Formats: sequence, C-alpha cells, structure tokens
Amino acid sequence: MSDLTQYDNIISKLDETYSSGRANGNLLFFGSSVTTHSDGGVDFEIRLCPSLSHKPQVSKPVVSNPDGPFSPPYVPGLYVDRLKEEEEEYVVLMNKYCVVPNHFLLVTKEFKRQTAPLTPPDLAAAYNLMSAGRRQGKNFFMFYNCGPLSGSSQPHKHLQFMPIPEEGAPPIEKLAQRQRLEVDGKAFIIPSLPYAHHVFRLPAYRSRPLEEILDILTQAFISLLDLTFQLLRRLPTLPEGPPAYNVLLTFDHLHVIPRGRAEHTLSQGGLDVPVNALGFAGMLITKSEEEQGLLIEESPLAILGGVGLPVAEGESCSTVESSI
Ligand code: B4P
Repeated sequence: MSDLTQYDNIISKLDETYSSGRANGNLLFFGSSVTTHSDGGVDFEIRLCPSLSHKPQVSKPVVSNPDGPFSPPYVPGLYVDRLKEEEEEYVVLMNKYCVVPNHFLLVTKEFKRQTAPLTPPDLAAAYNLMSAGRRQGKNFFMFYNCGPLSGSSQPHKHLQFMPIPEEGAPPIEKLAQRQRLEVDGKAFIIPSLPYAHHVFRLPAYRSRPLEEILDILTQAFISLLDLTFQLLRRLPTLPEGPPAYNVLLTFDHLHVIPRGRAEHTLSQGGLDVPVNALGFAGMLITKSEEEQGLLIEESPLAILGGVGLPVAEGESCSTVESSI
C-alpha cells in the first residue's frame, strides 16, 4: 500500500504553487469565457480563449530528447512535489499554460514516452490524487493524450488533472451515467456517440477497499485497450504513426477513445480545430468568436467524429464483449 499522505500534501500545495507561479511569471494564465452548447445529449462546454493566440510558440520537441520542459531543473511556481507509487517515481507540475486555475500534470521522473500505455502505478497515482482532491473538497478528473494524433504536444509521459466543480463531472459523463447496464464488469459504448469509444463503469468511490478499486481500474484499462486494438486491427487502413487514443478517468468511469486524426478541418472556412482528450470530455476550446461560431455550426459531435474513428459494426449494442 503506498503512502497516501504524499497525495494529500500535493493537493494541499496546489493553491500556493499556482499563486507563486503567477506572481513570479513562470505560470502563464489565459483568461477565457464559457458557452454551453447542447448536441446529442451532451452539454458541450465551448471555451473562448482569445489570448491563447499569444501563447509563446515553442518548437516541437524532438521525441528522442529527454531534456524537455518536464525534466529538471524544475521551475519555482510550477514544481509542486515528487511522489512515488509502487516502483515508479513522478513529479507533479502546474500546467505552465493555464486556462483553468490549478490544472496540473503528473510527469514520470525518468523520461518515458507519451506513446506508452498507462501502467498500474500511473492509474493508481491518478486515482489517489483525485481521491486526495476529494478529501480536500477539490474535484478533478484525469486525462491522458496518448500519441501525436491524440492532441499531445509533449513527448515526455504526463497525465493531466483538470479541476471541475465539487460534485461535478465533465459533460460527457451525463451520457455515461445515464447508460443502463444489464451486467456490471463489462465495457460498454454509448450508442448515440458517432465515434468509436469504450467505457467501463467503476465501483462507487469508497464502496470497496482501495486496493480492490485500483485492481479493477487496472483490469478495466487493459480490457478497454484490448478493445481499442481489436478495433484498430479491423480497420482497412491504420492511422499513421503509433496508436493514438485519449483516456478520461472520473470516479465513475474510465473512457478510452481511439484517434484517427489530431485535427478536424471545418467544412466552412477550412479552419483546422485541434482536439485533445478534453474535447471527448465535452470541453472544446477556440481562440476567436468566429471560430467558436463555425465550430458550433459544424456541431461538436461531428468534430469529434472527424478526429475519432468510425464505430465498429456490431458494436451498436450497449455492452461489448470484454469483461474483467
Ligand atoms: P499535451 O498532452 O502534450 O497537449 P495539450 O494538453 O493538448 O496541450 P498543448 O501543449 O498542445 O497546448 P494547447 O495550446 O493545445 O499536454 C502538455 C501539457 O503540458 C499542456 O497542458 C501544456 O500547457 C503543458 N506544458 C507545456 N509546457 C510546459 C512547461 N514547461 N511546464 C509545465 N507545463 C507545460 O492548449 C493550451 C492549454 O489549454 C493546455 O494546457 C490545454 O490542456 C488547455 N486546454 C485545451 N483545451 C481546453 C479546454 N477545452 N478547456 C480548458 N483548457 C483547455
């Protein structure tokens, strides 16, 4: 059993680190406003963030170079602390380019690739950080952009934690929570979504011993990844590069969404809309009112369909054949 106090310490340091990062200029905050747009039963959060156009352009890191921004020396105001889960060591950093205050990252201490799947320690650390947040009245969900087509830009393995209101959940969870399951312990899909995805319902928070929940979480991830690879194997043409997918973890569900493209080209105006895991959580971001209007006109679900993969034939039923 890992030391849970380290997780509490990290969560209790977030506010202070965030404030000092903003004060010393190492953490850049980009102000935004949010509009809600309902599409196919999802109340999409469409965030307008014009100042993100002024985000400093840094050259894309070389994949084989481990000396990127997530390696030492760590910067005051971004560095929160270290933690250890099983044999894996991590560093917690505030997001340098912050749109939502207290958005933070869990980064492997040694360089590991962002194309690698999540490991049991990654999943345990994520669940334990979210649980520590809940103990302190701070709600987060975790997302992971795996592979370049998933929207990731940094090659050093990092999981991200997005704050949400207490008792809240990302918009996509409304559909996942509504899904009636005939049996527990099986992956399912949400039939109304126009892109391939697999979801697993987790045991309720604190309904079972932590070790048991973490074990189920690991098995669930393996099972969803297996379904993702089965789906990829059935495609006539594989998307370029390493397999890419997004992962979302809430206290209720684990979602895995395979990706076919990093960006969707809007039919009106030809603008490219980049989408990361947050898009599949129901949270899209735009840099101008014009782009926001075009994105809504195109329909958020159509955009997600454009960067995801087609739903596999025979998967229109609510549960799919992979159980743990
Ligand atoms: P990646 O997995 O590589 O990519 P990403 O989240 O899509 O962010 P990206 O870097 O492409 O930024 P973008 O302009 O699209 O994650 C890398 C993470 O590390 C990012 O959070 C990045 O900001 C952060 N980072 C980079 N350099 C760092 C450093 N030196 N120290 C610490 N952290 C560093 O988007 C800009 C921001 O908006 C991102 O934070 C993104 O997550 C966020 N965002 C995107 N969609 C959003 C939405 N719908 N709502 C709220 N925020 C959103």
